[in-house]
Amino acid sequence: MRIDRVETIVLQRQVERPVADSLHVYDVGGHLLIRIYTDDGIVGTAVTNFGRIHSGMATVKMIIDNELAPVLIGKNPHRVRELRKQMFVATEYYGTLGVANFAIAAVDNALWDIKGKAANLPVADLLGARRTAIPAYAMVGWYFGGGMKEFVRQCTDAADEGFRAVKLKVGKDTLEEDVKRIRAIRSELGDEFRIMVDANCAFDEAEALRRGRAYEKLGVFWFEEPIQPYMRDSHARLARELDIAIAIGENYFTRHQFYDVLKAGCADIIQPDNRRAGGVTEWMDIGAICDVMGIPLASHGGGPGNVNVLCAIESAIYIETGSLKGDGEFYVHPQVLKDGALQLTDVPGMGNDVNEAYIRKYRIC
Ligand code: SMN
Ligand code: MG
Repeated sequence: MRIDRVETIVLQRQVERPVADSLHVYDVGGHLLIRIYTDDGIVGTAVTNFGRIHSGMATVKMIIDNELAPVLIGKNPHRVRELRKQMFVATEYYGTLGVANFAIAAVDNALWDIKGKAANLPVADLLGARRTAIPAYAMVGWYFGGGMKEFVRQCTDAADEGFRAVKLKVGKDTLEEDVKRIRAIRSELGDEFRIMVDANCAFDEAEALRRGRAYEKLGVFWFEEPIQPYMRDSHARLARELDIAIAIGENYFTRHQFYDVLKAGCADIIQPDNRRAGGVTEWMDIGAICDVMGIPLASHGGGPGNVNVLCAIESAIYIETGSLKGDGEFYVHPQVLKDGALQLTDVPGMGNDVNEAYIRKYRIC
């Protein structure tokens, strides 16, 4: 099998009602879709994005079109590690980390999709599935224009949808406000419901310690990204001082950064983002590091491809997702939530194929 052609498509969608975390507003959503065509008719698909896309996706598209596609064309798509090495060499003068890594990750995911489709197996099975479902939590507790009422409704809707855990944004306002938000959800959803909080790096170490102690008392399951990702010593001190689990990872690239962070004792739970960490291949390596070190792994980000990989990672405990209500519009094979967990299906490959109608509607280049 040989790679014939690489196609990249930017999909952009204005968010109807922007939401926010402690520091960012998510107003423009969208994806970069990559399709790798092979000479025997199999097409590997991957989708990638950042929280808000603006120019980010067009940059990744340019890297794939101009730097990675020439490396890939004519090659055997099954030799993923060999191709990864060549893609790193093609981009490393400017991109051992950063957007170049998003581009390599997208290609990696599309190559694994080809493998799965060629074998007529879900990628989880190719990787040697460890489980057939992964517990899911709903990232629905944003800061909404509609205030507290809307915030509570989004979380109760997630519970109605079948989720048993939700993540709430904290840190935009005072600690008192955070406490009010957490208590409101606890009183609506009960003690059995799991609540995680995410500060998106808003605090310094002292403030993170103060807030972490309060979240701890409220029975929050994890405290995500309390401080900036490069503050390794501060993370290690926080992880030691606080009983609540410190969860970080969405801002790290490659197994090398994950190894450094874990070795330094920065995290109780690690959260690689497949799109940033480096795709299936890198994620499996990160999973092996976590397994050896006894660190639970939860994904940053969701989607059927992530279900496949998490079902194969020994130390995986959670997949992140938004509400699944829009899934059928986007994915050809919508995800299935049962007993609070996303189910591995028998769709061959990564399961990331996007509906043509969606592509026609939102394509901008
Ligand atoms: C997050 C960041 C960027 C986009 C979406 C969501 C967030 C999370 O930090 O953990 O879900
Ligand atoms: Mg986060």
